[in-house]
Amino acid sequence: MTRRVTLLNGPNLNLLGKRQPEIYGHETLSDIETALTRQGAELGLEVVAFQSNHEGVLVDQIQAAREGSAAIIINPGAYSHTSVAILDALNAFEGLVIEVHISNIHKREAFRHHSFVSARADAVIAGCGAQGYQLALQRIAALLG
Ligand code: CA2
Repeated sequence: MTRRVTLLNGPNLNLLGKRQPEIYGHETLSDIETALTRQGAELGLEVVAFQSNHEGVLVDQIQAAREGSAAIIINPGAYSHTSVAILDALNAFEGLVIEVHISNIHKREAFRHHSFVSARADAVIAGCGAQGYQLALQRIAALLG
């Protein structure tokens, strides 16, 4: 059985690979989505990827994941540090949730140290670069069995 994993990326992550490579690396979001889709196929997981710069659209996508997704991998971007709405939406999702940050948010400005999403996440990966998304998918495959 192929199980669905929703990959969600929040605001400004569409700029990956195009600005600030010293913080966020050289891979584009399209590179990451393609690699994860391939890795998912090898693991028997169907990866469905979305990115939005808008909080409400991300909430809509999390709600949509309630219909048929076994897990969500989410990098909420700056909304990690501000959004109770995204936390509430994730709390209404019954599957696995893994939060990914490309950079190590704990090594950066103090306002990035707290994430509302972490209160719901089954795991948090930070500071592993784009590889963090692959680690999240491996963990989901292991947990889903
Ligand atoms: O490290 C991460 O993945 C973050 O979630 C990225 C967010 C930041 O607000 C979080 O504190 C940590 C920002 C994403 C912005 O991405 C850009 C990529 C390239 C150029 C400019 C922004």
